[in-house]
Amino acid sequence: VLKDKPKIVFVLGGPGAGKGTQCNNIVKHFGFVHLSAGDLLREERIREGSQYGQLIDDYIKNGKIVPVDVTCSLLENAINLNREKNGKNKFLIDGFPRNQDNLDGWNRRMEDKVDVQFVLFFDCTENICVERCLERGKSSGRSDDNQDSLKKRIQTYTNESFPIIQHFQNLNLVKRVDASPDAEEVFKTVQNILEESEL
Ligand code: UP5
Ligand code: MG
Repeated sequence: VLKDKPKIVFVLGGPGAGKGTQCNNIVKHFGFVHLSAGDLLREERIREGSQYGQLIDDYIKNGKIVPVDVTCSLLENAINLNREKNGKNKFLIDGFPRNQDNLDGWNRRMEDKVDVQFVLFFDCTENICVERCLERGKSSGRSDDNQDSLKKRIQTYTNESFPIIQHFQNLNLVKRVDASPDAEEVFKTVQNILEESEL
């Protein structure tokens, strides 16, 4: 049984900034478990017997943020499962918390149970974000990789998610990464940050 609290790195940034891509790279080199809140919600949406399928579907298509209890439960279960079954204790939480409701709900439920280390912030322009998502949309099958949903996702990011990044910035927890170069270049910055953190 693990005695230490799980170590958490939040991974934030606009839609398509490259959070998932870089998390996969980090997993390969630094032994973290990658928990994408969006991926967990998309799995829950199609899980047989889920009572949240319709709700999640509606929120994702409209770029709205799912109520925190749903997302936080999925994250907490995934953390516990990885600790108990695999002895894993370092987690990248990708795409969460992305509004005040997320942050408040997380703090209520998780603050005492985990150690949040820092926030990796993937920063690039709105245009790059949209371009990457539309390009991916040609083959991703994601219901929100289209012009209509993207407009809403960007709006939600600007109005609700970016202020959360600023909140962490005020706590001096943000490590900013320029997410505009190619993925290999971005990973060099990420690698430096992770090596320095000695996690
Ligand atoms: N790509 C990646 N890096 C590149 C680079 N450096 N140069 C060129 N191309 C690059 O990358 C996106 C695309 O760009 C890929 O094709 C990639 O190859 C290429 P990816 O790594 O997938 O970027 P990521 O930031 O992960 O983009 P994603 O679309 O996953 O971000 P979102 O934050 O929009 O999506 P997420 O899955 O987190 O959330 C989706 C929705 O779920 C939300 O809008 C919301 O409705 C809901 N949600 C909640 O309600 N609550 C949550 O807590 C989380 C999600
Ligand atoms: Mg992603």
